Amino acid sequence: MQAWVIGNWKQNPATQHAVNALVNDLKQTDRTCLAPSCRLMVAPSTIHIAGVSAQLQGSGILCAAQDISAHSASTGAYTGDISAAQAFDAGARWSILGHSERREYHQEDHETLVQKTQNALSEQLGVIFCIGESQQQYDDKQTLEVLSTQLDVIADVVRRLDDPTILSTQLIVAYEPVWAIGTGKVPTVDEVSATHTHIKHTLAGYHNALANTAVLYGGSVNAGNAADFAASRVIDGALVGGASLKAESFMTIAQAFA
Ligand code: G2H
Repeated sequence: MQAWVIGNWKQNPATQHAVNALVNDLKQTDRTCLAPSCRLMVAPSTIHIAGVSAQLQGSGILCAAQDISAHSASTGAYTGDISAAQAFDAGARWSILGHSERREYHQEDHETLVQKTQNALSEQLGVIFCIGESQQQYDDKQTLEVLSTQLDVIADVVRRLDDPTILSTQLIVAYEPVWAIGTGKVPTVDEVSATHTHIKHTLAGYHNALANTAVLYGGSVNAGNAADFAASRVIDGALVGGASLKAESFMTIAQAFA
């Protein structure tokens, strides 16, 4: 099974100079110790995608967009948007969709996410689809129910695709409890494992092609706790925020999953 370690840089770093420094640090890390089955990816801010992907060419580290437009046209009068086609042209090969920060600050709902997922796939952009419950939902033991509802986006996409088998290589799911994002709080490995088992079972029920979908954990993953998550056979990698902004901690996390 392939493991993925993906850095979500969010609205960081602050300057082009700092972006270049981070990319240089990443390129200088020793990646020979990583198993070929451990894939690395970073998702810079939209404005940095082209530069970062060019600098990472040949490094084995892929580049992802943090979001794409819900409008299906590759060009058009959509101020501020970036189409899937533009993201691909800039060098992105994947796109993070449904991150809780997009759901919260940009009111991204079911239909928006179905549309964005379809747009990404139609331009050969893979989708890293994020799901996760709030603190209240966790406290109320509604996690699995909430995740099933959020995964309905994927079920709808499967129904609308002419060829759902493309999802066998174009879909990654990231389970990110909202209460664990950037807080330093994490669920136990047993909790995450049980949740991932539910997610994998749900996805397999949509279509055979989704039976081996990689399911990553995200939310306060760092160099100190990554090995705990990596020990679970149903945790196929990590979506890393804060700890991906330093090459050293990002690589320590990658080594845990290698
Ligand atoms: C969750 C995660 C990256 P962090 O958003 O997607 O961020 O690792 O900072 O909690």
